[in-house]
Amino acid sequence: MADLGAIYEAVVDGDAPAVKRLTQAALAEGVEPSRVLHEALIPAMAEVGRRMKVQEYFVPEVLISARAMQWGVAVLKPKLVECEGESLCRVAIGTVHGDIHDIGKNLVGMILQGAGFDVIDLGIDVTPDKFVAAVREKNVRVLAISALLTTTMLNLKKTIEALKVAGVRDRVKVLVGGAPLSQRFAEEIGADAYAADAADAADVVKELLGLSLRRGDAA
Ligand code: B1M
Repeated sequence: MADLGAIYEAVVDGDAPAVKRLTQAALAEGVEPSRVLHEALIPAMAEVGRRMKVQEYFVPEVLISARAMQWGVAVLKPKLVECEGESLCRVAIGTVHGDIHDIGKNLVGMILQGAGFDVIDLGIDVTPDKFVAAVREKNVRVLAISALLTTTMLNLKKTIEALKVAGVRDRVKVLVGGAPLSQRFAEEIGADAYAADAADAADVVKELLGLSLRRGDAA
């Protein structure tokens, strides 16, 4: 019997080899990859976050748990990105300037890839200039930008301003997401859309491009 509780515990304990082994066992037993993700890996990181907040865990423990989660995500990845059909459109994804959190960003990237998008990963701590360069040089139609800190979410606005200053704002749709963000914040900073989680992100990007296709401005 697949034990999602054991995967959860192994992430919280930072036991990467156990996370890998238990995730492989769960998939071999036919458990849906999205169940492992949403019922074990993501809740476990939420618990790690709670422990960080109450100072039971500090940065080293959090990093060890994050690594354990990533070993699980690596096992799921081939299943999550199984995709049919050709690439719909090119999306560049990155974590905003000043922010190094990348687990959520990587999940969003994988789900977008699985949904048929051509995803360019710009990494973490991505400066506004790098986002501008991606639009100019890589024919990117959507920028998907992640922010996990209340301090760095303000850099999303700076990124959008930089796109305007560079004269490329009209060429690209901007999707923002990450735990401290909201639909309202996205509207306030002039983003085109907000997505609450990875699955939502894929739907929102499709919607954004549907709109732009109707306007006849897509590649
Ligand atoms: Co950090 N950290 N961290 N941390 N960390 C948080 C975010 C925090 C909430 C923890 C806490 O206090 N409870 C807190 C932020 C508080 C705030 O701003 N309000 C915090 C802090 C304070 C910090 C430091 C400042 C700590 C310090 O140094 N004193 C520091 C900042 C470093 C920096 O970025 N400059 C820091 C560092 C780190 C580590 C390096 C140790 C590590 C990151 C490792 C890594 O990413 N490779 C880390 C971690 C792991 C966390 C927590 C525990 C987990 C984050 C995570 O990966 N969750 C986090 C607490 C928490 O979230 N409960 C915390 C799992 C992931 C799947 O969820 O990223 O939310 P998430 O992604 C979700 C959605 O948000 C959404 O989809 C995903 C799910 O499907 N989403 C998008 C995300 N991006 C999206 C983009 C989209 C759409 C949806 O479209 C573009």
